[in-house]
Amino acid sequence: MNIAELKKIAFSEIEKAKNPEDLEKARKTYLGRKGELTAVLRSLAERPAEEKIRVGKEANRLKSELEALFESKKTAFEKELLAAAAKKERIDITAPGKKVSRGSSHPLSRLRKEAEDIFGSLGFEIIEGPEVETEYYNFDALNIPAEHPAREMWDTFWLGKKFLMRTHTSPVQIRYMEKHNPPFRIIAPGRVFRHEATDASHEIQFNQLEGLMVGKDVSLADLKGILEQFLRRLMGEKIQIRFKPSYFPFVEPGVEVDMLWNGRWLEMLGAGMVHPNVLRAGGLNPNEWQGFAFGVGIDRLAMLKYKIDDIRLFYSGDLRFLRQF
Ligand code: FA5
Repeated sequence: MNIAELKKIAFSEIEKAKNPEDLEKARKTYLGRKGELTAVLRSLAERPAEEKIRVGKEANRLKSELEALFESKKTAFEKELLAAAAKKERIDITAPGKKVSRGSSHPLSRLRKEAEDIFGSLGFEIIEGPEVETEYYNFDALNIPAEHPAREMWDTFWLGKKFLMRTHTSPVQIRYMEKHNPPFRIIAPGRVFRHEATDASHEIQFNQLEGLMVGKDVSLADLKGILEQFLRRLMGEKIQIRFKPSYFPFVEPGVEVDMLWNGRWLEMLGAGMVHPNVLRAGGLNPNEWQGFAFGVGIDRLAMLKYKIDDIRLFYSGDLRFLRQF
């Protein structure tokens, strides 16, 4: 086949291509490695010199022409495709927007924030401690040695022999006293863990807020005043509270504070005057310093404040519950 004939056939075939696949097939037929024109160009080597120049020139010209034609045809196909897609995906700017649903703070976070604000205004600093504790800080330093029966009140999840999930926020008392000199007043909110059966008012993980105030003459009367202030400001002037004597190894004397809930008294917090052994463990001289400490259950406060009858709802991840806040 001579160049002129080749040109005619190739052009008509490219024109006939109806889609990118046809076009690619045609390109392979003429310009591909085993294509017709490629064969002509290869065969030049065997031709006489003057024919080599003439046919070579013509073949190369045809090659550029074909390449240009393929390119423009390909672009045309691409444009068509884009136009078709744009038609299908037309954006309707008058369509109503999709509602973005906004979340809200978890009731426990809300309560914690409110409690922090109240204590902040009473001059308390906010401190955090680790959730994974050592046996020493969770028990020994708080006047609960290894064989002490009180350890049974706070069964927990042990991580090996020395580490555990803290059962209360009280270890933060020791950690803070070790590094700071009195007078001071702090609160330490955070998660705590217990290995116990759950019911409407008991969870295996819940939140406490620890308080510690140490000075020269901080007394039980200060404790009562601060707690009453806090609970009234948080829960309203009308709440009913009662203090009763209680026992915790890390305080002497110790008290418990209950609040009236659904006609019965619900235990809200433990408190008392920091035990001399605990002050010593924190590096303070009990003849020089004294103070009070308390540990309040944040979940229980939230239950009363937001009228929730089962503590387990807080951790259920149930949106029907959470959306009410
Ligand atoms: C303590 O944890 C002491 N560390 C509190 C304390 C601090 C006393 C400083 C003296 C001085 P208790 O185990 O009673 O005490 O827990 C304190 C509060 O946490 C309880 O009053 C209650 O409100 C809450 N609480 C206890 N167990 C659970 C539970 N399983 N689920 C939810 N809340 C709980």
